[in-house]
Amino acid sequence: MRILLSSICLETGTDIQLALYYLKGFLLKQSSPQHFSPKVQIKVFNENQSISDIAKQILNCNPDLVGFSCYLWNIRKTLQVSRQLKRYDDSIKIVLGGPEVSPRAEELLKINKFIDIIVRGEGEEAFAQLAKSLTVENPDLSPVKGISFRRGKCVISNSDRLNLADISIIPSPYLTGLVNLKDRNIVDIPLETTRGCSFSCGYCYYHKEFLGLRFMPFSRVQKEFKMILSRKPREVYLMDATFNSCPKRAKRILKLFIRHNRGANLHVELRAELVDPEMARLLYRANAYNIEIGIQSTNPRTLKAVNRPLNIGKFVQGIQLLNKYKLFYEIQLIDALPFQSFSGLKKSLDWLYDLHPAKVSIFRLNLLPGTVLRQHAARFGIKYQSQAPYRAIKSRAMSKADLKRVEKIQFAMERLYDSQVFQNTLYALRDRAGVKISQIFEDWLVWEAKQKIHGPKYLDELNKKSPQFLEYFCHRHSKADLYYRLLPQLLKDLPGY
Ligand code: B12
Ligand code: SF4
Repeated sequence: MRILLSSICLETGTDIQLALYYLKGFLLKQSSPQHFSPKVQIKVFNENQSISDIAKQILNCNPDLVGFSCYLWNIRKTLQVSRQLKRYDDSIKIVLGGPEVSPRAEELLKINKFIDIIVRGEGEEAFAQLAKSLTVENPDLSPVKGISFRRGKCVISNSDRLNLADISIIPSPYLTGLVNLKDRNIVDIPLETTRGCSFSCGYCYYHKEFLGLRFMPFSRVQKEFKMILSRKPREVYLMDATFNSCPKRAKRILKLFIRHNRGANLHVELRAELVDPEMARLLYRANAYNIEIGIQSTNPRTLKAVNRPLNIGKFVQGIQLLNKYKLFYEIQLIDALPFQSFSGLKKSLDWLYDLHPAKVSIFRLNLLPGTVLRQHAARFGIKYQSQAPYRAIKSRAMSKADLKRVEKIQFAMERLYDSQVFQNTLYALRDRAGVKISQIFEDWLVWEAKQKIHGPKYLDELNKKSPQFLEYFCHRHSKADLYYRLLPQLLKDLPGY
């Protein structure tokens, strides 16, 4: 049996699609020369490749079964490619898996006749059992838990499969050599040291896909670090949902990373509330210069509605510790959550910028299939796109126009804060003119709309014109003297001056 595992990837995504390697490793582990010896190939495509190009390349591999990894960013194209494949060769079995299809397997099978089977939830064991079952002439899929499939005109969903109790039985793609670490194109290496999440945020699907929290043994993580880090990648990206949800374990993992690291950056997602002085120091020593921190909102009503507790005092302490070590981190807000209004979001921004964060970003709310928030969207007046990426279009607290303004504020944040050019001036204006940072962003947007700059050097030109904005702002707020006092620092911060 020839199996092709595939995914259509984001340009900004990781080089290695971990799910495909786990599926392949687990499948090969179950194979035996006499009974079941599939040939498994992995082929990943880029979101910019055309449907016919992808389909052609897949057909050239002459597969009996094609398994696609599905996320909200590739579902549309994956379905189009699958349709073409079936059109060319009706005998190819099309199997889908991943967080985008798990919660709506039946619906997808009913609408898209070219899909044969959908694996729901954790894929390794289900896919191996499925592939084995498909090797016989008239396969009986009823014993394969965790799949939905078509039989005649009916769509059948077998019962859910319990997740693996011990995830270490999934072979490591690195230690088994499935991923060729000598490949010079590989710069970012993804790795799971835990699977699952102990939180249950209403807008998220991950904790439902992988119920409960399971850990890779330290001995395995250590071996993986040793091998991966000896290849000197640019970055190791831990896929763990909340890396420091068990602080003691996180510290041990960091120590292992530090021991074997030879210059790579570490990318983790964590909760600031759980950062203590020792963890901050370890993150620093581990080169954790890519840290994601979801706060989502500072409005208690919003946080309650999405089941995401926040301990403000501990959060502030954690951020201060990360600042002490000058670590680079991004605090993430989400725009159209329940009760999150535009003015509330601006309040969150002002509060966060008071902490002198490395970076703050506002993400669009996606109403992901299978999530509690999508189920209760109407209760909060949330309207969203019917197709992926299911973006919120409006909510009771946030109008369409507000959402457009949020997008613009995000642009102002990037130009005035993240680009560093105006950061010092921003705080000086806040302190000396007494204007809130979010209001300075709004003033800048009014000014920016009047600038007649076009072409590829647009952002550089905007930076160069920062002194003009300073002048505009000071004039607008009748603080002409401030302009002369702040200009020297701004000129110092401007690149090329
Ligand atoms: C890394 C990552 C990214 C990377 C890119 C990922 C990549 N592959 O290149 C980046 C940072 C770019 C990213 C961006 C976003 N992401 Co993201 N991301 C992840 C993350 C952390 C890891 C994915 C991963 O590899 N996991 C490890 C593997 C082993 O797990 P898995 O993919 O689920 O695979 C298992 C099963 O699903 C199944 N399976 C998967 N594929 C297949 C295929 C077959 C044939 C079978 C049988 C089974 C199967 O078996 C696998 C093993 O058990 C996940 C959360 C997580 N920890 O999983 C979110 C996640 C995938 N992201 C998510 C989201 C929402 C986003 C954003 C929209 C966030 C935002 N608001 O901006 C953006 C999208 C940007 C865009 N332009 O569209 C959601 C996706 C939900 C969905 N319906 O698709 C997830 C699940 C997080 C969540 N909270 O729910 N993301
Ligand atoms: S958003 Fe993050 S912390 Fe919340 S349930 Fe999902 S994975 Fe866990």
